[in-house]
Amino acid sequence: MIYTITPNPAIDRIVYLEGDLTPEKNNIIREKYVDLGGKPTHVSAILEQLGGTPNKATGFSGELNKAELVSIFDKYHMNHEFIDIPDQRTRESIIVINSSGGSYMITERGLKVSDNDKEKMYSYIKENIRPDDIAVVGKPAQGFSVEDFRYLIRLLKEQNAYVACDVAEEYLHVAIEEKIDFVKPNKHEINDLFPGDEPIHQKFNRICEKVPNAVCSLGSEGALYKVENRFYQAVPPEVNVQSDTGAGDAFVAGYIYGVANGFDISDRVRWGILCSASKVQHYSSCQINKDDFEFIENNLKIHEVI
Ligand code: TA6
Repeated sequence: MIYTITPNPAIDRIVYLEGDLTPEKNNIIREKYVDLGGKPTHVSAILEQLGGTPNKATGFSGELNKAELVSIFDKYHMNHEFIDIPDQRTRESIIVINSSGGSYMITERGLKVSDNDKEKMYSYIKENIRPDDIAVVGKPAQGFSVEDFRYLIRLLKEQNAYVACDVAEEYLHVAIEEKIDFVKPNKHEINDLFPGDEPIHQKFNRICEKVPNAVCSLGSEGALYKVENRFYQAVPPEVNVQSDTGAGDAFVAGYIYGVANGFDISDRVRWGILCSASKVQHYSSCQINKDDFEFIENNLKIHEVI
């Protein structure tokens, strides 16, 4: 079973403008969408769209607007079991997209969890997650210290689960230190971890020494990965981009689909690219269409990085 653990989910309010966002002007909305946010929730939503891969979405949710969050889960037919935080709301992310391209993401800090709330999550993990399950963990909510996050990772490893993290900053550093099974930093996050002007694949290699199946996401330039001491870059074809919000999360979903189906790292990366290159062609945060896959697959380019 795959468990996506989103300690701080979001409800995305995605706004497409008639023009480009301009200060001191009434910026007219052309279209608007509501979708999931907070990364691991996207993995569950996309696994449901792929079909055939049982998964459960869990984490914390605000009691006050739980009905709206559940209505979006239901749109994706997601199997979910969240721990409610009384008297709080699941945060909102506002994503504003210019008609000429480019977007702005404005996100609330979100849930504040107590020690009692954290204990409920730890108990949930101990009672439900079994050896060989896959756990995909997102950025902690307020009230989760870095060391609480380290404890959560270690708890999942004690359950002998496959642990994947879609996190950044100090949480990414902990995930790498704890040698989890999968992380997907982007180029900027790697440069933050390892400042300096050495080539990105050499910096990336320092992560691979602790997390062998790590992937470096490169946006529209695809993904960098390592197989038997050689580095490869998988590059998707150019597609008609509606919104790149959630593209990295979609990559994680495709990669995890590959892990669950026993694919090797090259095929896991391929599935990650299929899902992320499909996602950007759609308006909301975690929508894909399998009809997009044939063109992407037929035009995917893979080359060795020297
Ligand atoms: O990666 C896309 C996304 O999950 C959006 O859906 C939006 O919810 C935002 O990122 C949340 O980012 P955060 O890092 O705060 O969890």
